[in-house]
Amino acid sequence: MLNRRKFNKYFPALLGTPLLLSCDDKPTVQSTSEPLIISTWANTNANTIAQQHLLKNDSALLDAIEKGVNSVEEDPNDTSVGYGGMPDNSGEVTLDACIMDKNGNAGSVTYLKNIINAVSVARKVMDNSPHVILSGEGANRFAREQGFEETDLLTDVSRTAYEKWKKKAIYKPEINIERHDTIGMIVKNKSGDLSGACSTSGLQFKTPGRVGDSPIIGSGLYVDNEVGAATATGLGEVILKSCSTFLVVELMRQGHSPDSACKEALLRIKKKYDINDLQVGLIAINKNGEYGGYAIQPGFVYAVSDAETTQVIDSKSIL
Ligand code: SD4
Repeated sequence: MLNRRKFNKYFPALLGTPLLLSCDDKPTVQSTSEPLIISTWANTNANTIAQQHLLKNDSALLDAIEKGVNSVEEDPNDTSVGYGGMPDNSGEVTLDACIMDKNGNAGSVTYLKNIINAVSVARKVMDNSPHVILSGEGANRFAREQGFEETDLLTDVSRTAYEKWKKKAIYKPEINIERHDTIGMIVKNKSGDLSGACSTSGLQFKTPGRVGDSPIIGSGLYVDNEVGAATATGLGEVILKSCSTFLVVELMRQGHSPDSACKEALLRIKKKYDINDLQVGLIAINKNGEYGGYAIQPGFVYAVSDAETTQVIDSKSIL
C-alpha cells in the first residue's frame, strides 16, 4: 500500500517537497514552511498547540514547546505521560522530563511525584536554579517553592490497570503495546533556532527509583543549535547506555541526514544488545529544516507539522 511516508519518498516533487541528498546519499525530507515541529508518536494535538504559539510569536520557542508538551501531560488518556501515567510497581506515578534551548541551556527533573506538568518544572530548574537536574523529593520541594500544586496523578484507569497487573506482578516492557507515547518534541522556528523537550512517566510498573533516558540530556533529548536536535522514545535502558540523541546530533554534524543519523545510532545499539524484544524510536531535525526518524521495530510513528499541515509518519525500522 502506498502510505503517506512512501508517497513522500517517491513523489516529493508533487508535494512541493524538495529532494535533498546528504553525504550519505539518502533522500531526505525538508519542511516547506516553518516552523517545523516534530514529536514522537501521534502527538498531533501537541504539535498543533506549539505551531499556533509559534505562528503568533516565533521567538517564544520554549513557550510553544512547553505548552505543546503540557497538553499531553494533562491528558488522562495518555498513560505514559503526566496525569494518568502508569505507576511503578509500588503503585506510585513518578515523572521524568527535560528541556533544552538554543543556547545549550538545559533543565531536568527525575522521579518527580504528584505534579502534572513535569516539563514546566524542568524549565524552572533551567531558568531559576544553578543546576541541570533535580531529583525526587528535592525536585518536589523546588517545584512547591516555584508555586506548583501537588495532586494525585493516578486515574481510575491507571489504578485499575495497576491492580490487575499486581495479581501476577511480572515486569516486562512490551513493544508498541504498552502505550508507548512518551512525548519528545523538537522544533525549528522560522528564525532557524532549535529547541526541544521530553516528558514521560517512564516504563509502567518499573522499580521505584528507576530513572529512564527521557530526562537525561544526550539520551532522551539533545539540541545543538549549530547542527540539529534529536529526541528518543522506547526502552530507556539501552538509550541511556548509548547516549543516542547526542550521537544522532554528532552524526548529523558529520553530514548524515536525520533519517540516516537515527538509523546509524540504532545500529550501534544493535551491535551491543539483543534488540529482538525491545523498541527504540529516534527522531531528528537539522539546521536546514530536514527531518527524519527511525525505529528498531516497525510500529513507531511520529508527528510532523509545518506552518500549515500536520501529518503522522510511519517510521522506517531496522528490523
Ligand atoms: C523510558 N523512554 O522511561 C521512556 C519510555 C518511553 O514511551 O519512551 N515510553 O524509558
